[in-house]
Amino acid sequence: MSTQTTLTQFIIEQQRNTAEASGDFTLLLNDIAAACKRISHTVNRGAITGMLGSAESENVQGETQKELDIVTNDIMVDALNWTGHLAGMVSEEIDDPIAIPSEYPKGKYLALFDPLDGSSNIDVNLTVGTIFSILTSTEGVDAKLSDFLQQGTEQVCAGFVLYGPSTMMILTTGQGVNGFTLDQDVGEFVLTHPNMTIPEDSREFSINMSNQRFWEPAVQQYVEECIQGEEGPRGENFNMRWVASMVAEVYRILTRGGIFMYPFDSRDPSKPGKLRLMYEANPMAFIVEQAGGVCTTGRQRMLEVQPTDIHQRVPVILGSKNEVNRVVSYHQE
Ligand code: P6P
Repeated sequence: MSTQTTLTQFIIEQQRNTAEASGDFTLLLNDIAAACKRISHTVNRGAITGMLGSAESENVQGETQKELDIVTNDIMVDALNWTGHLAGMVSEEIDDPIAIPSEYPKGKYLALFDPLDGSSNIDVNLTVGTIFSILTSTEGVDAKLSDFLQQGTEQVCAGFVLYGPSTMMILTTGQGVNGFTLDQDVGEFVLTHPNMTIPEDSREFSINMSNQRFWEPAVQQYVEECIQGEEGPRGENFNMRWVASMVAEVYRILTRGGIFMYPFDSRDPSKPGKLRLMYEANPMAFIVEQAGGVCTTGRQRMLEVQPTDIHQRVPVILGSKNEVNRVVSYHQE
């Protein structure tokens, strides 16, 4: 008799604790999990099926799309558009909101996702992932673009799936953060990391140092102090990590603490940061806060940023509370 809690069992048990739960949300989460299992299989076989490499196209971000960016986007859309739980979707790979085809019923949820985050790593076989955020809308009515422009505090669920040495789903519905590992033998996500929490302190920072000349003084000061180590004002040595895959950085921070920064970048005023608010920063901010961490733009709590565009970019600083709050204090000086 298996003693491990499956994702399905976990969600249903949480649903029982939610008086008004109709079961729709439980079914939606199961549909997302099924899509991510399919993505895991597809990514794992990328080299075998010839799906690595560029798709010779660009997304709305002006970034060259990988073949797998498009394939995984289609897996998510095809897994969710018929279910009757959604009023619309937003994907990093598609310019406009994705409407639910008229032949399918519409539900009350909105799904926003980055189907393959870190895809620049896919050709070098490093960890990539899917990030998703769930909002609510008017039941049975096609969502308009403005229906998506909700602050991160309105999210009812956020999660990401890591396609790495193991496939894992990290999930929050506002009652803490839990990690599930895909048992490939039975095809079920099982609870392996209950109640994940981020240590308040850390001596490990993550940032792409090649952009240093474009950072604001506050970030320059924080990173310089880390590099000065025990000879500097922090009086301790720091370690650095940069995987270039946000899902991998956030998972590491959930397991041992740390601070991840993709800060304001002076290169292009129209792009205050690289990462996208609606389907990268906000879902990660919900998860990080639920795990006792902090996520900010440097000047504002991420979850309180008022969106103006479904693909807008923001500076992101997240992780161990005391380190992130130090960076915020440097922005205030
Ligand atoms: P850079 C991946 O493309 C991504 O969106 C995040 O997952 C990651 O943290 C960042 O960009 C990496 O950016 O400039 O180091 O390649």
